[in-house]
Amino acid sequence: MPFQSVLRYKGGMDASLEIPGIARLATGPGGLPRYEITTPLAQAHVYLHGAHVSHFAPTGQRPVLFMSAQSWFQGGRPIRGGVPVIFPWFGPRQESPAHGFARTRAWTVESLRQEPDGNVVLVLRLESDAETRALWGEPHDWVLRHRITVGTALGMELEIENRGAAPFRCEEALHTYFSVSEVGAIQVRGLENAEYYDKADGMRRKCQDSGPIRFTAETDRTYVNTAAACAIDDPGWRRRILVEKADSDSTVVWNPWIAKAQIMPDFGDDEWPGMVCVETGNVADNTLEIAPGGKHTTRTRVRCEALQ
Ligand code: TA6
Repeated sequence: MPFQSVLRYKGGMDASLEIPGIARLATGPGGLPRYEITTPLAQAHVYLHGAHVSHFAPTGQRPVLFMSAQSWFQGGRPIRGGVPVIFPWFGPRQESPAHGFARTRAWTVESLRQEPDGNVVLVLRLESDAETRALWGEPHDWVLRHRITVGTALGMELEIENRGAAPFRCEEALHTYFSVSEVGAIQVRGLENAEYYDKADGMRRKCQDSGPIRFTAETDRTYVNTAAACAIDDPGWRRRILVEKADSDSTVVWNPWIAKAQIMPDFGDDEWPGMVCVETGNVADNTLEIAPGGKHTTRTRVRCEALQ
């Protein structure tokens, strides 16, 4: 595999920042620019809008990420599916967009390279400005970097750098939507005996039992104080999706089920059986505090294996 030099570019979009035959900057739905990455190992799409990974499939396999057929693709609105980047807060906030503003802002390209092992590494960047300080209501200066590695596994690293003179607290998450055969037939392992807030039951704090998570109704749980990897066992597609992580103490598990699916305008009424979110981050009890000049990087790695 020819080693491609590191291409570095700061500022807006630069069509020259491509790797011929491997990574090109195309125009996606809604006219939004997106990288289309195609290698012998895997294919992926990454929008500059929200640094949003919308598609990932190891070669010869089904897509790993769910994408709603009703998703919006327009400035100021989140894409429904793939991997929304959540920062600086998780969930609703009075008079502010739910899940923060990082997922609806235009990120820039910091670097793009192909490594000797064939993996493609794309780094997207978002910097604080007057708008984000107004949206957050805080005078913080920061830089986000989202390092996306496309190969037989999908690697994502969300780095938060505090460039201000004061510490700040924030929540962050990679809100990954996974494609599954039928949510009623899958199980999620790894969170046994973990504590969680149950959003489907008034945010009551509960404890997961010693068994896997199974889905029989709306499920919306924020597990805290857990560094565990998760596995999504999908017998319908004879596939296990492994969700490994580092420097993340929270995992959110979500399926909207019938009623919630019907009230989301950018989500098909009949799409809920085909997806589950297993989200990696630091939220609620695990809210981060980043010192001046400090950095925090949350890492996750998604890969598939056959389910015997
Ligand atoms: O991660 C689960 C959750 O917080 C759910 O409560 C639901 O709101 C979901 O995120 C999607 O949020 P969004 O703002 O993208 O509609």
